[in-house]
Amino acid sequence: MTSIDDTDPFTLAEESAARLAELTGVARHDVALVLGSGWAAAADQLGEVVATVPSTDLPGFRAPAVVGHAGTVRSISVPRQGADPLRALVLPRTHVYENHGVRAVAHGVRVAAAAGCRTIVLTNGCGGLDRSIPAGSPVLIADHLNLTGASPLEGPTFVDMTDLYDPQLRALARSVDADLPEGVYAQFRGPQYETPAEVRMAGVLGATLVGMSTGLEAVAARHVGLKVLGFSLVTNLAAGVSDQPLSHEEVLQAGREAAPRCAALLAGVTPLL
Ligand code: 8IG
Repeated sequence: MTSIDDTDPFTLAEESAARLAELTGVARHDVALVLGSGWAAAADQLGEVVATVPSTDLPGFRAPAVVGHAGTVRSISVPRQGADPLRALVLPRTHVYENHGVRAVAHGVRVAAAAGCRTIVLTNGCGGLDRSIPAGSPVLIADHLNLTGASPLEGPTFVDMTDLYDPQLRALARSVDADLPEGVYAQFRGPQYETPAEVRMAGVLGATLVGMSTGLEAVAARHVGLKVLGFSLVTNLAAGVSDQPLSHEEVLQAGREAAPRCAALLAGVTPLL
């Protein structure tokens, strides 16, 4: 097996996708999903799990650093009305704060593209800036601010980011849940949550949501030609927006409580992709 540091990231993704096809028995996939805090249980409702592979059996994936974050790749057969089942790939996530570098952050997205996917659904748990969107609300990501200071792209790779979060896919999501609010997601590097001043800064810059994932993955996805659909779950109001301090345990608890609504949303949307 080749390591992530000494191989071209796209060659590594091809190797990983080939191994995935072997281990799952599924030659090509159609759509990939990355399930963040609050979204993980949704996979169970998408369809029949065809195969579960520990991500460390695939070149380029890292063991997850956080309790409550998955370390498997699953192939799920999603039934569709009047068409063959959709072959969905549920991928784990590596965060910038895990310090494995941006190649590790982008790897899953690149494997999805190498596995044949045309669309990727990126989900996360995040902090909310808008008091009218309470904790437990799913939000459609309309655009992002990359405040990490990093990029998954290397060298002079000038990729257009207009309509990164596909307007047609957003319309599709609203056809499943007409009340879905839309927001701009600001990605911070973490792992500390923002100071109240940083949250105010993000708000001035146009953010509705603050988190530690998704943006760089979306950039990597656009670069390899994937259509992107993004959902956030507001698991907490961002620091200083409410008078409550933030705790990882509360975030996990809010995720558990909102899980059924997130699962229903993804179960409704995914067969339409
Ligand atoms: I869940 O309030 C979750 N993830 N940056 N801020 C940031 N990330 C988060 C937050 C939050 N909540």
